[in-house]
Amino acid sequence: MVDNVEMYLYPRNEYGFLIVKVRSVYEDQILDYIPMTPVMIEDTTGNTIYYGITNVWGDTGTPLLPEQEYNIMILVDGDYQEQSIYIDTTDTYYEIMFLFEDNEGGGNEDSSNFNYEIAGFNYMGMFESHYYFVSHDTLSWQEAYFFTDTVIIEEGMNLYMATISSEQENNFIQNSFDTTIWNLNSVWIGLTDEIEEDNWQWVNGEELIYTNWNIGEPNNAGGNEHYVELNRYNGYWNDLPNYYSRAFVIELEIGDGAANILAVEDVPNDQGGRVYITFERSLYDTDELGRTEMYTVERLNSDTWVGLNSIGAYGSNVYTIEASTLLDSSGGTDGLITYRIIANMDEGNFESNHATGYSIDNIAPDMVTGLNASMINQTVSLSWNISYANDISHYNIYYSIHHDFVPSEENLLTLEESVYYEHNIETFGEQYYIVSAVDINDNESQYSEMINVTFLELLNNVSLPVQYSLHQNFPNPFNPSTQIKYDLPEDEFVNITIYDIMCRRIRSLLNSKQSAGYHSISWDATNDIGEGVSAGMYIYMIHAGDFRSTKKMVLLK
Ligand code: 2F8
Ligand code: CA
Repeated sequence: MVDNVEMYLYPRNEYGFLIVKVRSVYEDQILDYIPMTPVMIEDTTGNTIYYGITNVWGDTGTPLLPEQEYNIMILVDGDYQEQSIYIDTTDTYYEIMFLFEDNEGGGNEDSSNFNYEIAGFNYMGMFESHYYFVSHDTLSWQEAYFFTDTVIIEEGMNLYMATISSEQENNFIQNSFDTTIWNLNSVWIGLTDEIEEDNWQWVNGEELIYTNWNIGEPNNAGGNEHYVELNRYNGYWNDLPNYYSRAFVIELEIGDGAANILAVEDVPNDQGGRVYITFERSLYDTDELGRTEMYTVERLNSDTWVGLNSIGAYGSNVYTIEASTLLDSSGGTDGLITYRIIANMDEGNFESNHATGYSIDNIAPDMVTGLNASMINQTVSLSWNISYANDISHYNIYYSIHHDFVPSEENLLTLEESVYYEHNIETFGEQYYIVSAVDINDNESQYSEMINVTFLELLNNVSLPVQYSLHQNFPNPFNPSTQIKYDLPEDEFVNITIYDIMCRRIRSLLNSKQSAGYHSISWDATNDIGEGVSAGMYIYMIHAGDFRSTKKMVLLK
């Protein structure tokens, strides 16, 4: 099924052929080819007839219908030029030349002035400061990989089977073969899934962020296609078995000695204040012993670089170093901080790129306190003290009819930005509740003390208490908190206060209008200003209308 290949045949007797040449000039002398130049051809009505880029020799070409005029537009370093040409017959090659002034006369390092030669390879050109070469010989993928992995190169250089991370880089490779080498239908690139089927990885460990698979590829046809070829004619990729012979493209990086920061990330599960900085080595960092070479991390404090810590360089490809931040990211600030790495190599000191990141406090909010439950008819009103953590996202309410239940997703209600909840219940008997606080980083507090209410079976349609009462707290003795239940036959203003045995007021627990029903309130053994109280006997007293009652309880520590 060949529905995925676009090929055009231009009958020689119907089309004329135009070659567009782009060159740099200095003092009226042609100096160099200008590769990678976008070229657009339109007809006189403004239809785009052709769009492409010049190859390493500064040329591109296309067939054009004759007896028409065309406009050719090109762009070099932001400099625009336009020329038109009339194609009148089919039997001539037309050439059109664009010249761009090179003020320095330095020539273009992309081609002829390049000094590096690798025996057995053709220089293809430079893209984003890396150099590319294509082999003369054809080899299996693994032989090609073995070559790049074992060939001895100078310190400060890095060589690997070509990796491709953008459409531009793919176009560059596709268009940079010397067309006098006629037999390169396709070439190996440094992409393989030999370790794990369909987990495609670049040979140098760089992230796979761009792909250009042909339609239907990679298809692992026959079950052993673990290596990738790039088709020279259309730029598409295909997976193939190892043993096919292909020329291969290599990529050469000539370092300036700087490390390259890949990521600045929060140190997880800490109190904040720290980040991990991950960076690629300096190309001078090759000595596994490396006793004198090291990396120093520096942090930008307003406009001053402050040295933090250093680690020894021992030829690892990637290092991670921990560094302090100045503040954490929170609701009020993004907390972004800038770092750089200084590679202190025998060859000199080199500054890396600058990278930013932030730390966060991964510590969970404190346990929820003051959990209070009361019930009227079939509705339980739950309330608790607001959390003081400044990064609260929501509260979790766990409920069950069993006192030994395990809080889980199955018995969970979540509640945003409120410390009050009404739960409608249907089953008679006990209802148990536990509440926790969750912060914006999904850190969950410890569970609160459990609290319970009782939904009594209706007797003679009487669902409200018949008399006022204050029950013995539970548990008792207690630590760190206890529950006090009281019953109200009618709506009343209720005051519950805790005293120590010297009759000093310790805590005003409740002072508000309450509805008739069975109520429960918990005391977390703190006083009115939130301090924990000492062990000992305490007295709790209720006033509800004319009803007064007092009981004792014991805090154990
Ligand atoms: O149709 C795509 C398919 O074409 C060939 O298999 C028939 C290629 N194999 C070889 O060239 C050995 C496949 O890789 C490709 O997927
Ligand atoms: Ca394939």
